[in-house]
Amino acid sequence: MLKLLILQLIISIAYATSDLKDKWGTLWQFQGIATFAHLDHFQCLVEPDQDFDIGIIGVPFDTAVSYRPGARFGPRAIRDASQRQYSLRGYNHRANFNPYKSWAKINDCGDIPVSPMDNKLAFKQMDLAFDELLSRNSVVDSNLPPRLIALGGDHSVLLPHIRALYKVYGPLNILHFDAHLDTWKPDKYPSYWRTDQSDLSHGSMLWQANEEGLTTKKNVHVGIRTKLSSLEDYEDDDSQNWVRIESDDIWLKGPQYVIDKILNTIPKDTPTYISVDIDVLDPGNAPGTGTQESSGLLPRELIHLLRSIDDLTIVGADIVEVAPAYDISEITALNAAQVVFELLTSMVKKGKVDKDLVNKEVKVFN
Ligand SMILES: [Mn+2]
Repeated sequence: MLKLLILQLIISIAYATSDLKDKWGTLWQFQGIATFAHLDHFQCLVEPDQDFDIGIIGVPFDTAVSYRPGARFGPRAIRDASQRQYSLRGYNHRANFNPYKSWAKINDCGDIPVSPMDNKLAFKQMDLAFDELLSRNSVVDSNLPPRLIALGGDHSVLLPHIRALYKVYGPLNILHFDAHLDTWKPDKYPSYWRTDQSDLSHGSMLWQANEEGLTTKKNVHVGIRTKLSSLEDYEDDDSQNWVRIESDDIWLKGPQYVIDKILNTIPKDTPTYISVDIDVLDPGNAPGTGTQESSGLLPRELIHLLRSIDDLTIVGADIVEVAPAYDISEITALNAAQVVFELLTSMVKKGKVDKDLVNKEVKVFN
């Protein structure tokens, strides 16, 4: 009799819980706590049992900027602006694919708790955090690490991410969407005062990556229209193995020229990192950023380019330099959230990474 009562009690509690879920468990898109695209949220750095295939990781760091700061608030702004993305309405009509309803377990991994006080410490934290996250096993294949899409943060957060990726895959091709080169030698900055740490900025991290041998000889800039000291800046960029596609090329030579140039430079089956500085867009479409340059790409052009190169082997990616204090009506953050959607679509649609690409000699994961 007692057993029966206990059973009835359990059933009634279970029923009440499911009743509550039916009544209150479904939120509209503008409700609830904002994770990226309403994905499940785990603080991945401290929850090693929560495996994932692709993680959205915030990197709220902006003390390596040379002009307007504020990108530390980028991850929050991008998450807020992503709220109309969710699995039920996640079908990407340009790709004929829904990345949220496929094989990949995609988590919002929260933020790396980066110091805003000490850049040397911050880079140490970011190096260790990316190493830790890439030391995990993906869900789809325990021989493969997960992949990350980082929400910046200023552009220097690319460096710890590709340092960690290098340990897994070896040298990476970099596909870099930006108004600026970001390959500047530290001595190109107008200051007498220099330290090792001041040499590492959001305009020099690709120079540093080349110094450390993290990149291949097949790297492409798209959207360049930066202010130059002279053509010597381009010679320095050439010597670091970059192909430059100017912002004006998208309308003077057309999108197909840009797509062909990217795909003729970067082999599709080798590990590639895609970095999108939101200032690649025209300031009219991305006012919320630190270092604006007039006459940039339209969002539709950037989205078309990203869709047209989705056969590349993307092992990691970022969207950086969203600084919401300068934004208007979430224009910049909305475009950044769309970039993440396009990158996610490409990564999931292409399938898991070929395990032969994992560098056995230097792999760090178990
Ligand atoms: Mn940049």
